[in-house]
Amino acid sequence: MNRTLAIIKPDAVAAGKAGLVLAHLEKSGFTVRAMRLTRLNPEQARAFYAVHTERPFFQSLVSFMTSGPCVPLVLEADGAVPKLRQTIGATDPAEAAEGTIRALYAESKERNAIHASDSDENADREVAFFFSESDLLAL
Ligand code: 3AN
Repeated sequence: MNRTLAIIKPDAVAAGKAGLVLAHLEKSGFTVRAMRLTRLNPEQARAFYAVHTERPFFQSLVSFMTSGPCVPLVLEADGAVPKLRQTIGATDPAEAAEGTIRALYAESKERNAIHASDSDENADREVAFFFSESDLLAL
């Protein structure tokens, strides 16, 4: 079993779609190992997306990610990282495959409903960003 980090983003939470996104994740075969509702402050959002610091959309991304509550989740499955990337679809909802979470719930390339780690290495870093090992012992 492998772990990955997802974040149900502020657009989906504000639209009342957090439950639908969570149901989609469970239906897709992920087990939730940890979950909470939180609101990132700008320092946290900048640190989480540090890899994008030089990108033109960085300030806007930080502003969006701090605009309201989000739901970080630790998800477990065989091959969790690639499986979740497939389940959420492409960054741009216009390019996301039919039936993926972003095709169903994302508004735009920025307001795209859900984050998912893109490698096992980043999954470990991102899980540790939000959760301690003791948070992961629920099962
Ligand atoms: P993904 O979330 O699919 O891994 P990344 O890592 O390229 O995509 O981008 C991180 C986040 O930055 C995206 N989820 C999205 O919110 C935002 N983003 C990416 N590309 C753009 C863009 N061209 N314009 C606005 N926001 C973007």
